[in-house]
Amino acid sequence: MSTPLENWVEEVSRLTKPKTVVWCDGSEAENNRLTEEMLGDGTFLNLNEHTYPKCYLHRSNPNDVARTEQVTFICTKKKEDAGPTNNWMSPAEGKQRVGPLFDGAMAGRTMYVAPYILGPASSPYSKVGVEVTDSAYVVANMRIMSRMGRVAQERLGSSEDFVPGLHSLGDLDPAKRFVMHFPEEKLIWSVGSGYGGNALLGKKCFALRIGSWMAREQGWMAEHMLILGLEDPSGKVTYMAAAFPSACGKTNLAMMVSALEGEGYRVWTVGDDIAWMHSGPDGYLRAVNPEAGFFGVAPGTNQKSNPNVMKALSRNSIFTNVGLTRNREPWWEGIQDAAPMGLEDWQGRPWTPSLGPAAHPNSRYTVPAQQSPSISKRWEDPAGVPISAIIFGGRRAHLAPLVYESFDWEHGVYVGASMASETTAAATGAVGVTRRDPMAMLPFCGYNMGDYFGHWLEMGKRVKHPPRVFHVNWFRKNAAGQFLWPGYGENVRVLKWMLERIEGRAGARETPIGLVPEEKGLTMSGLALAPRALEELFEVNAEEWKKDLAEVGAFLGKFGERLPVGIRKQMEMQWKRLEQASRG
Ligand code: GTP
Ligand code: SPV
Ligand code: MN
Repeated sequence: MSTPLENWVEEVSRLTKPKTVVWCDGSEAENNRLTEEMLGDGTFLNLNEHTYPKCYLHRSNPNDVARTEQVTFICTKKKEDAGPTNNWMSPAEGKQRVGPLFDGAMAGRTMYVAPYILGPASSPYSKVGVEVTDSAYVVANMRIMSRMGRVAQERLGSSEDFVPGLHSLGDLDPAKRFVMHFPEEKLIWSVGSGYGGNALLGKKCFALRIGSWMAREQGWMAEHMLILGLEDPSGKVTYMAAAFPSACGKTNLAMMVSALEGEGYRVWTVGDDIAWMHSGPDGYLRAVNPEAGFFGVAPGTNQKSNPNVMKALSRNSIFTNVGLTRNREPWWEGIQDAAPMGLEDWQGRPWTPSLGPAAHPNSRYTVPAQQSPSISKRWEDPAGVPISAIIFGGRRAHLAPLVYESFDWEHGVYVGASMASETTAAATGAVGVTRRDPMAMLPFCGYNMGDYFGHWLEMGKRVKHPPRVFHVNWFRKNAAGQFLWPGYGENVRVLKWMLERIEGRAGARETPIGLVPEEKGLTMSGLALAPRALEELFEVNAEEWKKDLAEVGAFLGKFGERLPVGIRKQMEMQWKRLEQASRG
């Protein structure tokens, strides 16, 4: 008797026609074999084996360097179930259009079958996926990013309870690139890209898009959030989850070296990109990190901004689209030293300033989570960690203050739903354009976001002790265009204020948009800001917020009937508070 997995693998190999099929066990030996093959065919380039042991550089096709949201589809029977923020095709049309691209796509290639667990191996909250791919690079990444191989095979057994994901590089023609999700049958198809979230199907495709669909069906939450623990001087650790859009600071916040370590405040990393959260038996929202590694943005990473990850990525790591020094070390803008002589850019060309950045702005490292000195003792706790705060945030050069707290859960859901951020290089398209990005899930919610807001409101009722909700903005600029806030390790000052709010020890000043620290409420010892910077960071301009609210209204209006009453109500209350403020 063959298992459901064997049957599916059989079916896809009839379609894709590979030369050979390899079932991945995730072992060291297998990884060494794949590495040798990739070094042989140029997929991997060796890095300095003394300073970067077991690290490799991969240069992706220059047309394939970021997620491609315009060819990412949610295929539901009814268009309304995908909602106005997703690209939609019917499942039948999706299969008809994309099926032929898989036909014979693996001819002459090896097909890898990579079973993986999302979440701690022994957690009841974890789930199994299986990625079938013709890319050894994808397998090597999945081995770092998830619990891949035998452990997953064992958890699955002969069950049919897995999310199948079919991936082929195809011919990397952007015109034939598709990332398809069939949430009703929990299936993923991706063709024509070998990059990041397009190709590592456990990440955005399963853990977020299919995951968010499952979460609503099953009463939990799948979110684009880091998870961190803030340790206080008594040794107590309080857990927080934060949703910032792509390349807006999740990895850096989750792994920070606290500027207040001398006062006993430390940050521990549980996850850097995705949180799966369930209403726990103790009445708290309990979060697990479905991933096992970090697929992090390289540019801007250095000894000062993120020393933990700099330590972590000096072994067993994969670098994608970074520059290469004559010493065969990875290099990127902001790594701190100036561009060295003899640098090769991310496409292997001798670098000169006229080529632009040597590392692609969305170049990344893939590193095992447990290699970070900041990894939490509880990062694989099968019960998850209890979440006391949810933090929303984005890149906003203007408008949003450094931090504010919502008045209550419902208002907090509105704060998340009305979020906006400037676009980054993590997805193809223009960079720096402000767009609405509710809960940082715009590209990742696998169903109608109107229903998603409703699910958030529901979860607040289901969880006896819902987390406090905050909004942060590390990216506010002054009139000269400079960041007002130093960010990175200094962000702990804001986390400390949140902790004091949670514990009822800090006061707050009410503004029309929420609660901000009282004067001197933020610990500023050891940090000198420019005169007036703090005032500017906390300025709430009612007229500007009214303009923003008009945009929020236009955006949320797209959801029509599907927009929950609670969100409408919050929007009206927001308007009233702003009106009142501008009347003085
Ligand atoms: P994804 O992996 O795409 O989801 O990104 P992310 O949210 O994990 O973002 P990440 O932490 O990798 O940061 C992205 C960029 O923002 C990097 O270039 C960082 O150097 C920069 N950055 C992160 N935190 C801060 C901060 O507090 N202040 C400033 N000014 N920049 C920051
Ligand atoms: C993001 O874009 O939010 C990422 C990188 O985390 S990717 O895996 O490419 O989606
Ligand atoms: Mn992300």
